[in-house]
Amino acid sequence: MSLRITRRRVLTGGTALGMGLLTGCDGRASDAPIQRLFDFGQFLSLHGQRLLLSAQPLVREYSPADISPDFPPNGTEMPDGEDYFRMATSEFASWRLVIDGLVRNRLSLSLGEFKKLPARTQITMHSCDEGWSAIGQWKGVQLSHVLRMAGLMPQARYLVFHCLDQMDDGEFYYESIDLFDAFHPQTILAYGMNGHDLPVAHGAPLRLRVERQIGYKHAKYIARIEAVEKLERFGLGRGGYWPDRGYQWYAGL
Ligand SMILES: Nc1nc2c(c(=O)[nH]1)N[C@H]1C(S)=C(S)[C@@H](COP(=O)(O)O)O[C@H]1N2
Ligand SMILES: [Mo]
Repeated sequence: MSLRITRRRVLTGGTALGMGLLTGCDGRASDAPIQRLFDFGQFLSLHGQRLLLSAQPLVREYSPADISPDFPPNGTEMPDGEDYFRMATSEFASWRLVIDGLVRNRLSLSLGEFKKLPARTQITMHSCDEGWSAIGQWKGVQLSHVLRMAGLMPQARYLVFHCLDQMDDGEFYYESIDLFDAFHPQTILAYGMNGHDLPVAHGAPLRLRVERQIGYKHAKYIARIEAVEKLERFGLGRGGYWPDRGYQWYAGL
């Protein structure tokens, strides 16, 4: 069996490993060789990164000349409430990024601490399902780096991004991605945009860039990243604010 895992295979369940990924490994028990080879959680934490990196194509990166002069903000442009306002007017001094859930080391990082981590800059195209796209330059830390710091536990299958903005119906925005997207080299937690600090309208102080997915997956105003095994207990159980309202959870381009 080839070790190359592609998302299509996982989605179509074309391999026993794919089935295992999708079904929480229910298929595994009846398939002893696969079980021996792939307790996926273990497998991922030990070797997954190399495997995933080798299998995942990169999206196109553009040159500085391609950056859109006007990158429209969308969705929340300024979270309601005094708490956010106070943070934003004090350079996010009291903001922390918390990483918890199924991790060995719970992290709580200030913006200053976060900005000292190794950075990656990428110029990519953002596409919103409402029918517009724009090119921006993003600076941030690879999510994989932060996840290595926190140490994912073998049961972890998804990352849930808890955001600071409340939507019109009172629910807080949230999103989630699987470990394929989490360990993709272009998946970053961005604090910079077009050479400046990330503007409030674009998600300050920190937003997700998950480049192979459509706009609403790119959670802005992140306060907490929770590693989980299942998505059921969040919102209406479909993995994100917009997925709960009928949008696809998997929104790959
Ligand atoms: N917290 C939060 N994240 C969010 C949204 C939002 O309303 N709140 N809107 C989403 C949508 S639909 C899009 S297209 C992008 C817009 O990012 P931008 O404001 O930088 O253009 O953010 C996504 N992330
Ligand atoms: Mo969007």
